[in-house]
Amino acid sequence: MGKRALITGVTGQDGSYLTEFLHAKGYEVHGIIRRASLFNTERIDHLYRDPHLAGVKLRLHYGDLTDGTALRRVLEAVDPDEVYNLGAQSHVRVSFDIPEYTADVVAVGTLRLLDALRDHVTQSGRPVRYYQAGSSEMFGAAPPPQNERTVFYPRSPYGASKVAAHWFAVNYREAYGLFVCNGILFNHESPRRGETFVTRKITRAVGRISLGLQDKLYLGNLDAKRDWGFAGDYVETMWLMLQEEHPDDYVIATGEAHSVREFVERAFAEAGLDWRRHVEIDSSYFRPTEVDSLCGDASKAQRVLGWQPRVGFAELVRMMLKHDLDLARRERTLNGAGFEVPVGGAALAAGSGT
Ligand code: NAP
Ligand code: G4F
Repeated sequence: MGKRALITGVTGQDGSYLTEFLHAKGYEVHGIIRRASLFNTERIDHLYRDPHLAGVKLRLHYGDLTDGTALRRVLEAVDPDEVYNLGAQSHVRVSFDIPEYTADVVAVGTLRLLDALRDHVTQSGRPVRYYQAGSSEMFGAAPPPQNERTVFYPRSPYGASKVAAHWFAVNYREAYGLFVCNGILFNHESPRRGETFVTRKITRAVGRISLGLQDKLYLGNLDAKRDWGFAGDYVETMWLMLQEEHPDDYVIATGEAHSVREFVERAFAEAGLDWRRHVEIDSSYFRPTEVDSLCGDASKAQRVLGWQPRVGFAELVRMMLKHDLDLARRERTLNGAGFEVPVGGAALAAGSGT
């Protein structure tokens, strides 16, 4: 019998890569999805099969991190071996617009899930291993390089909520002996990255600009530095942490930082374009408090988990741009055939800018 995993945030970037990874390991994956008025499963549609068929390896359950009753019910129904808590309002800029909701999902949502898990483990008598999606945003203003011993100094409601979630997880490990691991992951990107995060916003725009579908790209702070890795590499570490003999916390990063400006320059150069002719600064994309520089020291993960990132910065930019050039070509073809293609729409302009 293969193992069963339960994933919150299964429809997100990491949820989709983790599902593929766990399927390859023979797991049956159960995901919690939010009810939406339109389909929100685009990233996992290629993995989904009609549940009436035999041998189905992905099953979805309605639930929400703001709804403790549903979390408890799903945990009991699935009775998983491993739980991966990836669900979050994960946009830092948006967390300044909706701080209370962000804290409810990210901080209290984690507490709800841990508390449901604690009762489930007591009642079922079965051990369950739990992964908590922590973030380098928790380090915030702490100078780089950041590692497991760096003191947290969050700079946004999102970062502060992740710090609370981190300590809830540590407390449930120490108080109730639960097998709980915190992964402190630095930024990780991919062609599946949401289009309002800066890397994808850039590669999506470069793809469209190079085919004449748009002319300008509006960005905020180009000086911020991030340690960008590939999401497909990073989900493996979530699983590796849960296979260890003892639960622990790990920083996951490439150890290499680049500025947003460098990302812009490289992406435009890859497409043979001069970024200065297309990029404009819009101050609404600046954050009330910025995280200036993140660069991780993942030597503990390398030593204990034997993990190394495979995809470097240049390859990451190339991979994302190739995907977004293909998307732009498809858009141009459809436009040429008289179809209007929606490209994100009003959500991109919501709030004070993303
Ligand atoms: P993402 O693409 O934004 O996905 C977030 C997921 O959470 C989506 O499936 C979303 O569902 C779900 N979600 C949102 N609100 C929820 C709620 N109230 N209840 C249940 N689920 C909810 O994020 P990601 O990049 O995959 O990141 C995965 C996790 O790692 C997040 O916790 C994020 O904060 C953390 N993290 C990410 C990075 C990174 O660089 N990517 C780095 C460090 C930590 P919908 O599809 O319905 O919106
Ligand atoms: O791509 P970003 O929005 O990612 P950010 O804020 O680093 O957060 C991401 O990584 C965290 C890990 O450290 C995760 F926990 C979190 O869930 C999320 O996945 O912004 C990166 C940088 C920032 O400094 C921002 O100010 O890019 C800068 N930036 C400049 N112009 C912009 C823009 N960011 C966005 N989203 N949009 C812009 O137009």
